[in-house]
Amino acid sequence: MTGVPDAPDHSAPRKIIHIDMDAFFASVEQRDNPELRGKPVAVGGSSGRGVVAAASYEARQFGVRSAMPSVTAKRRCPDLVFVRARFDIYRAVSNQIRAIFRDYTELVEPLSLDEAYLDVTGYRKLPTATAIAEEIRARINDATGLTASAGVSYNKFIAKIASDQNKPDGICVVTPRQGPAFVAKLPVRRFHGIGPKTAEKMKALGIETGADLRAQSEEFLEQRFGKSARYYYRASRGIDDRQVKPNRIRKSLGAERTYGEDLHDRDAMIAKLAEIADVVWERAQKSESFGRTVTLKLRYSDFETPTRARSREQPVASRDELFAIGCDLLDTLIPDARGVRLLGLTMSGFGQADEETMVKDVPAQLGLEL
Ligand code: DCP
Ligand code: CA
Ligand code: CA
Repeated sequence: MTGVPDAPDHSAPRKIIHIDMDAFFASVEQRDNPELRGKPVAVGGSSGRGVVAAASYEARQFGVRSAMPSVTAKRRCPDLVFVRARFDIYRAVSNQIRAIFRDYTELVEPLSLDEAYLDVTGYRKLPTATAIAEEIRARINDATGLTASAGVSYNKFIAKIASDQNKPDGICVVTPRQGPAFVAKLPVRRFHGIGPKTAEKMKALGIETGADLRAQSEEFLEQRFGKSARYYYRASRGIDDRQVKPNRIRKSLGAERTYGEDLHDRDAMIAKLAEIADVVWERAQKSESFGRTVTLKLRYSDFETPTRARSREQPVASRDELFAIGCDLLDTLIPDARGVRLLGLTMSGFGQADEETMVKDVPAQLGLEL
């Protein structure tokens, strides 16, 4: 009405949503194989040293949990069905849900394949963050056939705990007014960053809940917990000012190795290149960054250091493809009378060029409820 554009208002309450998929890997497997539905399913290796990556809700009733040795899981649940992880499929689902998130805000901070924080303070087409979260959950279900749970609150700390509160297929809204009481009731081990060890230490001090934590002075906490004290002090009061930070798109990702003795024959170089490809691919998987360009770097014994690059239409899809391109590029630089003292592989060319711009501050929306 006034025609004055909204300015970012950093004192206005924020609207933060945390979305987390339910029993993610296991649910994907049950979706894609109807025979697994309704059954206790573990994703992971069933062999001697395997561990459970994900357990279906049916399996959890038997006490099967993520990171549990598969042997233990089988003992707890003899009918447990093990299936292999299919990361390509999980990544594809992850991309689908992230695309949905970006329809609501640029301020999306993924924490892993199946979860993200969203700051939806500036979104105007729906009246509340709760309505946004419900719409997102419905769209995820339409697009993927899977369920997600949501936490809606005024900061990251509470939104993340809230998304766990009514799992699976649930939503939990914690308003600024409710925040302190919500935190007071929580066992401290539910606080992000308080692991079993710290929880034990707190228990020995008589601190079991958010309320117990809040009753301590900052000095007391500092003496016992050092640098974490300030976080505990603030979190126990429901305060957390951390911003939702969209992950910066990385420009390149690689690894290189220098060898104590110069390499002379091709087989030896190929073997070394295979090791480097393993490292680069593992890093790519960890950061979910798959580039379209592969660059090989090589240093001859006289320190001349040429590079050779090749780009494709699509991002490199596998470790073997990365390695194969590396080998092709190597063959453009050898044989050579000089020995080779360093080899390196780099991937670059991630995402679309227009994605690589920085996200601006989104204006705050005043006066609307969570
Ligand atoms: N994961 C893994 N190893 C772990 C924990 C998790 O490989 N130690 C994988 C498998 C999970 C996915 O990450 O499906 C997501 O992890 P979550 O902690 O979010 O657990 P889930 O989605 O399986 O279950 P929940 O419904 O409790 O979120
Ligand atoms: Ca999950
Ligand atoms: Ca998760």
